[in-house]
Amino acid sequence: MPGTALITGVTGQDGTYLAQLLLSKGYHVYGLVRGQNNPRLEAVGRLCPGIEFMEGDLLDHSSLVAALEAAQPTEVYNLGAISFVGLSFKQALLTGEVTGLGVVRVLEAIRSVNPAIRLYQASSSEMFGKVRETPQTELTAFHPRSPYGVAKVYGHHITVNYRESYGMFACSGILFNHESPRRGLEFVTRKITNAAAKIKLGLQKELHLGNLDSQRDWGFAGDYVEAMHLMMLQPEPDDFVIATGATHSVREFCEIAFSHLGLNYRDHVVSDDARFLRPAEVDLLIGDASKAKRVLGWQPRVPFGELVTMMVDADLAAQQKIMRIEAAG
Ligand code: GDR
Repeated sequence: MPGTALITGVTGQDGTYLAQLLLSKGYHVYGLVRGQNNPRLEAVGRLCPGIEFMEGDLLDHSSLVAALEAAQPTEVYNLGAISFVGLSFKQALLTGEVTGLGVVRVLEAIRSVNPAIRLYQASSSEMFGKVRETPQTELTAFHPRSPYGVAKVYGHHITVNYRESYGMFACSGILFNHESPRRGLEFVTRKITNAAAKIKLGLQKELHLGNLDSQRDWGFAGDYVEAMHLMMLQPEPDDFVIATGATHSVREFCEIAFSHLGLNYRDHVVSDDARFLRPAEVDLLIGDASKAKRVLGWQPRVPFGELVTMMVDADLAAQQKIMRIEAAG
């Protein structure tokens, strides 16, 4: 029988895909929402009919306890974080507090309210950083390259530690980059697809990017939230790498996005813009998700090229809609 889920970070990309998935399976879904008058609430409510919002903050332990007591969830998905690597260099302490210590606050709240609640922790391929081996598996050593990556390593280890120390069902998904039309504009994929659409429509001329040679293993967020849920249905908690097993450069992403609109990225992209370079970079990520395939029966459905064109098409349609509204009004 479907249970009750509480999702932190529900206003982010993965939060909405996961809420939709769980609602479609008959779950009662609560979204934990931070701050006063959160501007994303209306959009999340529209995308996820039936979701209930609850106040709470990963910085505030007692708010987490109160949310768990009120919602009585069977499953908690901790997706809340400062998730933009670039920002984590500028706000390293806050990143440690939210992305790192936020995890132990959730674990402690679960332990005191009801230790039978299952926890999914959103771990990240950024933990591999300066990679020790390729492809990366659940056994690859971590070498994070950003305050974000360091905080995620803490979150991962504390999740494993609570599982081992207290027998809690705390599992961790080591997710590689996953994108969609709902991705925030600060991340490179959406920044590219949004700019390509605007350039096509004559609304923008150039796109300033940082390192075009970075390589990432990019999948579709809708596929990845299914893996989160499958981990929670296992008899025992465990850790799983979730990835496509293919890697592509930022340059390749640009090529496909622009050429889908009949454009050449070389005519528009300005690279090595210092504002978008990082003090330390993760050059290459490529994940081996064979354990997830074997144990969870999970595999990604949307291939790279389709992901890029899906995002470009969505941005083009969104920009055209804005233009029609502006023309009418
Ligand atoms: P990442 O995603 O850091 O991998 O973390 P992001 O899209 O920000 O960067 C990917 C790569 O592109 C390079 N890059 C640029 N990045 C941004 N944002 N803007 C630019 O202009 C630009 N130019 C080049 C970056 O240097 C980097 O190498 C994402 C986040 O979602 C994390 O929260 C998550 O844990 C990991 O993916 C898996």
